[in-house]
Amino acid sequence: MAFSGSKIIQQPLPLHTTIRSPDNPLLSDPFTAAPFLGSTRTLRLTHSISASQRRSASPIVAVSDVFKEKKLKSNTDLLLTKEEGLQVYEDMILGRAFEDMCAQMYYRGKMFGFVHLYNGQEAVSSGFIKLLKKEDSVVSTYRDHVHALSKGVPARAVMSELFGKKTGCCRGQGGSMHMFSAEHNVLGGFAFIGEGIPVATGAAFASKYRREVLKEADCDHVTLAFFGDGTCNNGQFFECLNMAALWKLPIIFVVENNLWAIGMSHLRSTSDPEIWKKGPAFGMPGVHVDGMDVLKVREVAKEAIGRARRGEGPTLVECETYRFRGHSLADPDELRDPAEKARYAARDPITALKKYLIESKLVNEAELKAIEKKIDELVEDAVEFADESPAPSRSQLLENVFADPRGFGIGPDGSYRCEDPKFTQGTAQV
Ligand SMILES: Cc1ncc(C[n+]2csc(CCOP(=O)(O)OP(=O)(O)O)c2C)c(N)n1
Ligand SMILES: [Mg+2]
Repeated sequence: MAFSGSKIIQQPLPLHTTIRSPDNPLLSDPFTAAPFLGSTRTLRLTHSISASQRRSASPIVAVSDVFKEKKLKSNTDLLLTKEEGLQVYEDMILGRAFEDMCAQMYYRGKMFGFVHLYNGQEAVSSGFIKLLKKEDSVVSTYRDHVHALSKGVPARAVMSELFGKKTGCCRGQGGSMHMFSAEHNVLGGFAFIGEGIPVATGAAFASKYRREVLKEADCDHVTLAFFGDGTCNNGQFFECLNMAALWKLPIIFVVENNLWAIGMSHLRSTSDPEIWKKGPAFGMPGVHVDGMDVLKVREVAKEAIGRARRGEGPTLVECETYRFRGHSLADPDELRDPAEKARYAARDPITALKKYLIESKLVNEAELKAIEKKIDELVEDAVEFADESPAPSRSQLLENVFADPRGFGIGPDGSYRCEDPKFTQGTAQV
């Protein structure tokens, strides 16, 4: 049984069913599409579900909506322990403070190229990644700083990478869009949309191969692939859903549906905007969850990660979220409706978690303030460290560019061809 986080689910349900809270009128007609949480457009579905699809066996699709209604009376009712609450809060604060600092540093000319910030989407990264083990893998997009931080890559290493410094997690060669850390199993940010999905699928295949073919019984590693709504119209997404379902790979496809792909509205560009439905089409569960609520995300993540670890296969999770800044720091963000932005700003996932933690008496204001102070200092320290760090040496320029740098980058005398003044003049004999 899957997604039993909601007590509503007692038995396998037909494909394409979405479970909602008992007071939700849509429950009586599970095949009716619900409006997206905050979209300003009316969602119209143009296709219907065939009878044969309805009859097909499992997988179950759920939206865990129990939390809103839950009355918290004793500690046993709480959705997370104090320790977990503080950990998640700290991670979300770190993500927000780090990104705000990036904006400042970018406008001061400390960073190069495009920089895409994650403000507003923190509940997705923290809700999923804080549940992982170190050996589990994360594959990101160009909006990758916060995924790397959640997975444990030190703020110093991420900031230095953004500054293009040698102490960065890719020794300054990756920059904002290419966070990577073998040690933390962060398998990359990727600038081309959809590019990370096959890499994540490959990582999940490797885990399954190690467990089932190489007989490493303790290899129960899981891979999370993060990507956006706009990416879901790319071919790699469909190819990888197919392969992951076919081979029952331990992967979770986490769609961060922030309703926009640069300046293109998701509802304008996608024939059926409910992305979660594409899971059941490939024989895996699809889940739609409020991505502004870290507790809901966490609940869904627990189920999906548990399934993958137990060898029950992949899950597609659509987290409906919102970015609080423009697409990148070069985007004036003039296309989105101010009313839409305001509606989501009022649903800030950090404010919501704070409210929950305080109202449930899990923590007090002073404890949260202490975390905020600690994170401010940590981010300040990351900036100082990055600023003072050395730039990469020129000899590093062609490393990790060619599989065999001697084939091109290094001359017969062992020197780098790029160091020959004629190289930049275009007159070198290569
Ligand atoms: C293969 C490819 N095509 C086009 C682009 C240009 N591009 C950059 S970001 C983007 C939109 C992606 O939107 P989404 O997947 O929703 O992610 P978000 O930025 O909202 O996180 C596009 C089309 C690209 N990077 N790669
Ligand atoms: Mg998007």
